[in-house]
Amino acid sequence: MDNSIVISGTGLFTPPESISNEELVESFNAFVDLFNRQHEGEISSGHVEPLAYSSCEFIEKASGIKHRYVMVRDGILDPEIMMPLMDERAADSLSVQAEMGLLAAQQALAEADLDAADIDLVIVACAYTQRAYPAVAIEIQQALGCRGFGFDMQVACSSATFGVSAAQGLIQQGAASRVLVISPEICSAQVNYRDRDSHFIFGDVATAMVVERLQGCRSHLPLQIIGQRCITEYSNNIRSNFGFLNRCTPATAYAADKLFHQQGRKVFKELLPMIYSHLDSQFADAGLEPAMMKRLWLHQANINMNQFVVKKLLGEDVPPDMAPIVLDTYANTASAGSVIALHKCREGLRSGDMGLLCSFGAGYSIGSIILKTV
Ligand code: CO8
Repeated sequence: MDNSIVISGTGLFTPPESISNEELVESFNAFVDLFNRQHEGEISSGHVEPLAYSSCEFIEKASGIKHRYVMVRDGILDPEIMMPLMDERAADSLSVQAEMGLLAAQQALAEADLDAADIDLVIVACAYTQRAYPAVAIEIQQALGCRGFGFDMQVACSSATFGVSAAQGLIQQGAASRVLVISPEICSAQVNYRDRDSHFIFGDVATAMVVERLQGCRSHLPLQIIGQRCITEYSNNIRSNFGFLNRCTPATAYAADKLFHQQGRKVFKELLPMIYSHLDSQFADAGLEPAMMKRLWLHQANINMNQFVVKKLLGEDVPPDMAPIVLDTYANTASAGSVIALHKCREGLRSGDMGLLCSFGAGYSIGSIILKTV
């Protein structure tokens, strides 16, 4: 009996609204003018540092990001507000993350040629869920009409790859037979739009993947999981202190450390060698060579970082479609980035071709899955 496990369908929900670098920088610079005017006295007496302007040139050169999609634009670009203003929904309405995840999941099910009732496990795997309980996964399970059980899991940028690994393990154990791994990422609500270092980094999106056994799979495009490896190593260089204890210290409940913040340069320098050695050992243990990969669906945080990874794995002169970039239009979408690339860029792969789905980010965490077109 063939025990192979496959990703048999993927789905993508792209939010309706978007923001260009130009719009974001214009609003940030208006905020800088406002701040510097309001603190004129303290700035001239040397008690407060004046804020500096952001620039589109810097953002594009340092990150490759040109544009991002957001669930709600209203508020983000207003220098007096600088956050998405989202209406709270009643408990008996579908939550925002469930709505986004549902739309991505329906596409993944259609590609896998499955009905919701064929699914017996829903995993919502993303950087943040909008509440602790009931799990967003259970809400989606009910809204779609799936059987079995559901749970949420959070491993920052590696949530989706770790989610697929968890799905594979649970199928192998017999705890589930067909799994939806859904990543509804509303990063815009955790961005500090007043921080020049990070105001441009993130966008919103939702992705979904169906994981099941190859035997009985009806998909035209199944991707067999031929190896997976997850690793974490504690680091404070990417951090958000947002959490359920915030309200217990009211004086600092809304301080900047409750939003995403990072030491970007340090992250860049520390993560790259970790990624190289992680992938080296994974390929060596699997008896494979990186050159055998026909496509690299990499995490989408920084174009320069991806170019280093591609160069290390495949050398110079690699055609751009070998390691597709979607962060130029989607920005960093946390755990969903590599899955967007997988969803959008599979054309030209033939039966037997292999590719690598790989995420890296906060934790630190790295999740990598070697896939083979059946
Ligand atoms: N405009 C103009 N100048 C700027 C700006 C700006 N917007 N921002 C910074 N500068 C200045 C700096 O002040 C600095 O000036 P100086 O040299 O005078 O000190 C100079 O530009 C260079 O700054 P950096 O060294 O910070 O610039 P880098 O080249 O390192 O680029 C990046 C910054 C783009 C952030 C880069 O370091 C990077 O991408 N690093 C990798 C980060 C990464 O991969 N992080 C993963 C995080 S994502 C994740 O794990 C998910 C978290 C969960 C989701 C969160 C949802 C919100």
